[in-house]
Amino acid sequence: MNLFQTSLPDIAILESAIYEETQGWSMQSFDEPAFHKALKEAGFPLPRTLIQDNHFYSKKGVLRGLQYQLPPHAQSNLIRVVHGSAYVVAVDVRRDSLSFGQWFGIELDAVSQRMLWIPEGFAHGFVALEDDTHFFCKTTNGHHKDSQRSLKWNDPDIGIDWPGFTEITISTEDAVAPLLKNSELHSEFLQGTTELKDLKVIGDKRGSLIALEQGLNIPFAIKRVYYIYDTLCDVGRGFHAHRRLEQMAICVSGSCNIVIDDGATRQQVRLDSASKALIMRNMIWREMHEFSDDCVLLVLASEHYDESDYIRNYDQFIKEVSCGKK
Ligand code: T46
Repeated sequence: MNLFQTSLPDIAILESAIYEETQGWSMQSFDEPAFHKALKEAGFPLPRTLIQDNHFYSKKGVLRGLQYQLPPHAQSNLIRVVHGSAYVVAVDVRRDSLSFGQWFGIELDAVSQRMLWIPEGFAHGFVALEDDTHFFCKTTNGHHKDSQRSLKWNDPDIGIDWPGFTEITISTEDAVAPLLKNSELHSEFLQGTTELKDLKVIGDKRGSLIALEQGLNIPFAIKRVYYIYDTLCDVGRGFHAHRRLEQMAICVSGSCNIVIDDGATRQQVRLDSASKALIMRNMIWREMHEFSDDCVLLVLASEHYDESDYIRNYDQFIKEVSCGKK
């Protein structure tokens, strides 16, 4: 997979090899290791897992956007046009960013199959340049109505140079979207969040059962599961944060206390029930204490083990939280 940088430092164009065959052609449209390798080599941060595929169909002149979702439901998008052609635009809506309000646009088509990588913190929009245009969009977070925001497609302060059309078709919602100066914006610093969730217990006279299902009560795709047990009561664990990793922790037996700290506030959560789950998104400092003798702490994780994702020094954590570096 080849990556090409654009005029906006966080936006990239990606190209997969197309293999010509007598029957037609084939390509690996998405290969996560190759995608991550290309991002890493170009110095881009690794994104959250792409968990959803969305397919859009438009007639010529239909303009969708500009749209984005606020954290913690912010989305990164990998956009490809699989039939027809379109002009795709990304606008930086991170209020503290050096490129705030700047835009990048590119024509994508089904012949080149080039893709546009638009990470969290950018609004995006696209206009179909011909009839029967199909867009394929891989995203890191599902649709979340309350977090969705739109931005006026022809905001003069942004000044997007859309391709010339005599007629644009746009949804009523997009047509009345606010201007950038009146919009609720992303903080560049993607603030970690935590949530203590009560899991649904399916019980009958034989006992209890809890089901953990990705996308239903687990808000990320699971790549790893580990459990911690036999930790002595006076031993502390954790004392670190994760740059990208998202986790869900459940004391399936016994209890322990977890201190969670987002760099601004610190609180202690007691996990003492198999039906309580603590969801820790990225950039949360955690310290674990007072493990009971029978404690088994089950942790579901969104990424494989990667020591470089750990921040094990509190001062460094505070520095990265307040600088927005991830
Ligand atoms: C976290 C809290 C809740 C691996 O090799 N693979 C793994 O998947 C994990 C989790 C750890 N390790 C190694 C790394 C260390 O050499 O196991 C050793 C102990 O790990 P650590 O000191 O990070 O363990 P805790 O209990 O302080 O933290 C763990 C997780 O590492 C961490 O992600 O959020 O539990």
